[in-house]
Amino acid sequence: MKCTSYSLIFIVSTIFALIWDILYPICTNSVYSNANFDQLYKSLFIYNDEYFFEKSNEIKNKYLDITQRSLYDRLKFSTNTYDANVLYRDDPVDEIILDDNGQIIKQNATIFMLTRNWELPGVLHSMRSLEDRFNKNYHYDWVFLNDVPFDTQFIESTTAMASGDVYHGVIPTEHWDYPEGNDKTSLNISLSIMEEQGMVYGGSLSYRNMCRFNSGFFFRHELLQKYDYYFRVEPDVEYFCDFPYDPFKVMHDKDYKYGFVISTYEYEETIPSLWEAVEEYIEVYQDEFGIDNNKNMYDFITNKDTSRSWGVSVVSSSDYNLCHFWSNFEIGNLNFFRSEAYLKYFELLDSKMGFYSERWGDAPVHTIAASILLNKEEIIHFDEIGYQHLPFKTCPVSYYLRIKQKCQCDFDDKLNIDIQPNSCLPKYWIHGNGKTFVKE
Ligand SMILES: Nc1nc2c(ncn2[C@@H]2O[C@H](COP(=O)(O)OP(=O)(O)OP(=O)(O)O)[C@@H](O)[C@H]2O)c(=O)[nH]1
Ligand SMILES: *[C@@H]1O[C@H](CO)[C@@H](O)[C@H](O)[C@H]1NC(C)=O
Ligand SMILES: *[C@@H]1O[C@H](CO)[C@@H](O)[C@H](O)[C@H]1NC(C)=O
Ligand SMILES: [Mg+2]
Repeated sequence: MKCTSYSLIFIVSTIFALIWDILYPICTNSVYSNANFDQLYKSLFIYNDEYFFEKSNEIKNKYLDITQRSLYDRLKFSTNTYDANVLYRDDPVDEIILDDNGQIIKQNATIFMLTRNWELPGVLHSMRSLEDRFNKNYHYDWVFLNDVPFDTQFIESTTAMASGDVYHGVIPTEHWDYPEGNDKTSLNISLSIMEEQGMVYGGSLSYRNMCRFNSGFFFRHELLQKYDYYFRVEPDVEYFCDFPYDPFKVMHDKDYKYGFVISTYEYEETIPSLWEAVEEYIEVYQDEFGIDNNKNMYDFITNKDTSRSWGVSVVSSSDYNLCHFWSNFEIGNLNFFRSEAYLKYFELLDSKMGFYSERWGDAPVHTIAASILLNKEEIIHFDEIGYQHLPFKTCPVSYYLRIKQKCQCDFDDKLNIDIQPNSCLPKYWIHGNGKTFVKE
């Protein structure tokens, strides 16, 4: 009898305490009590350590299932990438091919960065990322160029960060400075005007030297002479995924001449007369260099259809639609730039002085050359390489690929250029060697 009444009191008070613990924090909305409530709730219900451990295992196994799907039956499923076989490819590490002496087979290629001493932290950031995601397995050389000598700290830290050999070079002044014999007063006037107009880098002479160097001279530097391929890198960029292959090998085996990841529209005010010069080049050299608009990507840079860009149109007053490959990421064949056709192209452009009187960028200059001088089949979009150079990113479309390549990026990120109307990628899919199914 006594026992039962004690029990009853105990049960009633426990229930009361529970109700109090739950109701009090809700009614008072107090943070401190919410914490208590949280703990109580967790201990009473499912959210305990065991629950989280189980959940974590579940997720791990879910991903294992995806990453190891190739061990099971070959499933037929659709993918948004160019590579319909994404799950059944070997792991990146397995892909490294050794020669008879156990040496990694490398292409005749280098990683290349034009940069300044004070950009060292950003340079190391980019190096760390590319080494980790790709080059640690291959040890390709790094070539650094600068318009002034690199300092000791720069040379030491970049050499320490690289897994391959490192070369540091100075650019000859005739490849960098405002060309001799031209009127410097008019240069000063045009820079001031563009500065006033608020153009990005409008008043910067060094930015123009840089664009002209990247357009017409980088491939002539003596340190790059011994290579066929280059991979351009800039400070403060990031690579989001393990490379599923050696991109240089892809370039070499399929004879690609130019590779990109991001494509967007240029600011027209920086290149008002560039297209005129291009038209002159085509007129003069069409026959000599066999420019054939049925084989090249002329349509990619001139088509102005907006139906695949959410109806957003970028206004351009010439036939050029302003699409360009973002040249801060480039993998290219140096011999294309060293070709007679390209050298003549640059020579004609340079004679117009538009690198200084306007602000022609190396991105549209390279893109237009590749689009008129190369066949469609010679340009590749590396859609498996996640990449960031702010303000844009790109992240592989395929979920499976992101898991498999350990990507650290979010396809839905609003900085992902591929899902923005200002991406030229849909035009590449249609007019380039892209997703053939879009053309149907
Ligand atoms: N040595 C040297 N390198 C330069 C100079 N100006 C730019 N660069 C390099 O050229 C590349 C492009 O320059 P950025 O300043 O990044 O130009 P951008 O990418 O158009 O513009 P951001 O949005 O500012 O990155 C980078 O690798 C720079 O380090 C310069 O005056 N001297
Ligand atoms: C133009 O020249 C003037 C005087 O020499 C100078 O103060 C100014 O900074 C120059 N402007 C630019 C944009 O270089
Ligand atoms: C690499 O390419 C350069 C430039 O085309 C060439 O001169 C050199 O002989 C090549 N090296 C090898 C090992 O093929
Ligand atoms: Mg940059």
